[in-house]
Parts: sequence; C-alpha cells; structure tokens
Amino acid sequence: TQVFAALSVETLPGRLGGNAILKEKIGEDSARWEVREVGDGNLNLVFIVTGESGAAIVKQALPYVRLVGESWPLPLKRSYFEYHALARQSQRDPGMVPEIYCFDAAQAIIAMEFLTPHVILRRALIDGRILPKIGQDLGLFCARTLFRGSDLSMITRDKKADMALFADNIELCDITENLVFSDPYFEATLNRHTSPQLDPLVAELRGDRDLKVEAQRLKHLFSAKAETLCHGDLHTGSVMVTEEETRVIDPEFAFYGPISFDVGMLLANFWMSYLAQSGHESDGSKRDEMRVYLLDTVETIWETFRAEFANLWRNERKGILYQASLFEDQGDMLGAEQALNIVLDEIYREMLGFAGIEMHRRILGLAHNADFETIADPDRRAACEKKALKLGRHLAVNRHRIHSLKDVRATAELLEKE
Ligand code: SR1
Ligand code: MG
Repeated sequence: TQVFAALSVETLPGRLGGNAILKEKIGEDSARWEVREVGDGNLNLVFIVTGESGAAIVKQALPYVRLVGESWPLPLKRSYFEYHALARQSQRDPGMVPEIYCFDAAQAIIAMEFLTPHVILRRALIDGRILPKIGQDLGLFCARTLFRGSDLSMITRDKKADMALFADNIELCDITENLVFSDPYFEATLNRHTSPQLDPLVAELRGDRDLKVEAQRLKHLFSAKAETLCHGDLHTGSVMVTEEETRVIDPEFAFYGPISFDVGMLLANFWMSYLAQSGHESDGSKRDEMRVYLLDTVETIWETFRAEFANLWRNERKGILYQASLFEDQGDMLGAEQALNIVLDEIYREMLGFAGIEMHRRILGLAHNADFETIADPDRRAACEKKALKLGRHLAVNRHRIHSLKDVRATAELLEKE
C-alpha cells in the first residue's frame, strides 16, 4: 500500500494520469489536464479536472478536519463509506447521485462525474432561485433510499452485513453526536455564535431542561435506532441542482440510523432558508414568492416521501418486518395499512425533532450555514437566527403535539412576521 499523500493542483495529473477510466473521461494526455481546487466544505479536497474529452471531480479525504486543521485528526476511511453509500444510493434511486468513475481506498480518492451546470442547492436558494423539481426529487430520494436500506425491504443477512460495514464510521458519527446533539446546549469549546444579540436567547435555550432532554432523546435515537442506511448529512449543501435535475452528493457521514434523520435534517435546512430570506431582500429579488415556494417545498418533500414510502410498503415489503404472511396473505388487507400509519407517524414525530436540533446546531455550534452567514447586516442576521432558534425549540420540544406540517407552516409564518 502506498503512503497517503494529499493531492495538489500540480501533482494530480501526474498521479492520476495513468488511470484508464480517467483518461477516457478527461483526456488521454494528462499533461494537458486543467485542475482547479474548488472544495469549500468542512472536510475534504475537491478538484475539477478538465481535458479534451471531458471532465471529472476528484475528491480526496484529508487525515484531518479541513475546517479546523491538523489538530483534529479524522480517518481517511470516511471516503470508503462515502463510496459504498453512493453505490447503494445509486441502486436504490438510480440517477440521483453522481456516477463513480474510480475509488482508491489507500489515497482516499473518489473520482466521479462532474455535474454541470449544476450548483449547490443552498447557494441557489440564497440567490432566490425557484427550482420546480426539488420537492418531488428529494421526497422520492428519501423514501427510496431509506425504505430500501431497511429491514422492510432488504434480506436481513444483507442488511446485517451492511450494518456491520457502516458501523465502523465511528468518527463521523462522533462528530454528529457531539456537534449536533450536545454542543449547542452548553458552552462547548468549539461553539460559536456570530451575533452577540443572541446571547439572552442562547442562555435561555441552554437553561431549558425540556429542550435538553429532547435533544438527548433524539441523540439516543440517532445512536441506537439502526433502521436504515442514512445519508447522514443531508442538508441543502449536499444537493446539486439545475432547473431540470437534482443530485445528492457527499454521503461520507453514512451510518445505520433512524429513517427520520435524513428527512428531518433536510427539512430543517429549508425552514432555515425560509427564515433567512428577509436577510437577502436587499438584492431586489422576489422574496415573497421565494418564501411561499420554500414552505410549499417542505410540504412537497414530506408528502412525496409519505406517498412513495407507502407505495414501497405496499409493493416492495419483502423484509422481516410486518410480513405479508401475517396480513395480506390471510386476507387481512387492513393490518399492514394500520402498521404503515403507525410507522409513518413515528417517522414524522422524530423528523420534527431532528429538524429542530439541526436548526440549533447551525447557529450555535461549530458548523454554520451560508443562509445566515451571508447576511451582511448584523442586526438583520441576528433577527433571522433568533426566529430559527425559536422554531427549532418549538419543533424539538412540541413535536408530539404538532399534528401536521400546516401547523409548522403557521408557526414559521408567525415567527417570520415578528
Ligand atoms: C467538523 S465537520 C462539521 C460539519 O460539516 C459536515 O458537513 C457536517 O455537517 C458536520 O457536522
Ligand atoms: Mg459534506
């Protein structure tokens, strides 16, 4: 095995230029490849490599957290989990993840399809762009990947083998366990909130026993409810879009967890985008329309998820759970429907909780999001962040009393008017 060495713009053509697949995708003569480093995420190097035949993305994990530096080591094996998660997602919802060209475990390199003219969804939403397909595409992606990775669908031997494979993604789960579920609720070293205007509300949240108990109940679900293969970091920065296409990227946080986790994290990011819109109004774009679109998209994602999950439940329920031999095969057509409603209701309640916690950590923890970070005026930004913190608390603590997403919509709209 070769010793790991980080790629650079200068060394990449020489190091990967002998790879037959990359020569075919990019160009035979690697000396003529053009390389740009474009990684703006928290963890990895990302290069766009173009040549006379085409282009590719080359992603390489570093042995540390890029956002923090070498003082925070992070294993290269996350790239192995990303590769395996992409392979499974592409089977479970074909066409929704980038095509993989090759994988080098020792160098933690995945070469994959260069998506163009796609842009990161978060950026598009900050720019006020309406993307008509994302609600449907993301709802289907969640239902298909989460249902098909679970004991509802898989042969249990295969599911247990996959649980064992992904169980070793310990360090990335540890990031989520700390950064998402615990750090925001006490004065952890890595925390930062940019707006001092938030101090009184932050103190209130950190003293809120009900909220802290709910955050820990949700962490308990995250760590113990190994239902399905989750993407693990499904926010709007992990989605690339055009008007016509939606692709999901970056599943290096993949783990076996609750079905509700990805859906909750995703919806939280739409609610944050909604509450950040007033901070971006100065560019003259139509933010009222955008706000309605964002809340509609939340509902479309959830309704599409529910409908597709129900469809898969009725037509692909081949696993060890809620077997047809107990219900349909005995002429009981209602039993499986009753169970489906209970399962969906549980996913819904958990999803609201995960969404609330995700909203808190993006404002109070280490990893912030550009929706708020790019609001130039500090008072406007603080006002947006406060609303998101309040909505997050409401979702996490009151999730058993919030009966539909229409109720969440009404609360979000009230907060927006504050
Ligand atoms: C130290 S990693 C911080 C965050 O970046 C990733 O994208 C995940 O969201 C993680 O929580
Ligand atoms: Mg990422």
